[in-house]
Amino acid sequence: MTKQILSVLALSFLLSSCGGGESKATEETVSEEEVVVEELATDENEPLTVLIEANDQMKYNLSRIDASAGQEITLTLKNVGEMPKASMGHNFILFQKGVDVQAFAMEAMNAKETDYLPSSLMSDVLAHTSLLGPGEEETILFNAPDEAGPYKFICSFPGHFASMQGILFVQ
Ligand SMILES: [Cu+2]
Repeated sequence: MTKQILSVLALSFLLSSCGGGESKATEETVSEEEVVVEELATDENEPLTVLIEANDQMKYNLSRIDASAGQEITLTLKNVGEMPKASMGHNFILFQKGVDVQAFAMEAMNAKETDYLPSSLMSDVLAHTSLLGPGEEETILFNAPDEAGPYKFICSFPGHFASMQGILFVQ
């Protein structure tokens, strides 16, 4: 008895999926996809604007940025905290692919006089802001690398690297 009912249900499903309405829906879906692809292609040539906020809880408000190869990026880092710069300053440092960011963060702790940017390791850096105090913001312009892949970014203020990091995905 149960088996019979299932067979009928299966048959009616097959019939309905062969109906004219179904193929019309498929056509509509395809044309929507074409529009989306076109929009993405246009966006790749336009500059990308990114706003990152850094706070007193040692957090960025985003941990992922997506860009296309070579895309022009206008990035603003804003320190939305209230604590003094000397105890809660923030920066944004974007690295070349494959850099040991933990080693960089360790070296940065000894570079207070250069706002935690160790001069011996600056060849690891693709782009960076300066160290910002409460309420300060800075905008930097750079191009996404031409090579696809993940590129890490961190705040190099002592002790912040573990909770203030993210990835720029280039494709
Ligand atoms: Cu920080």
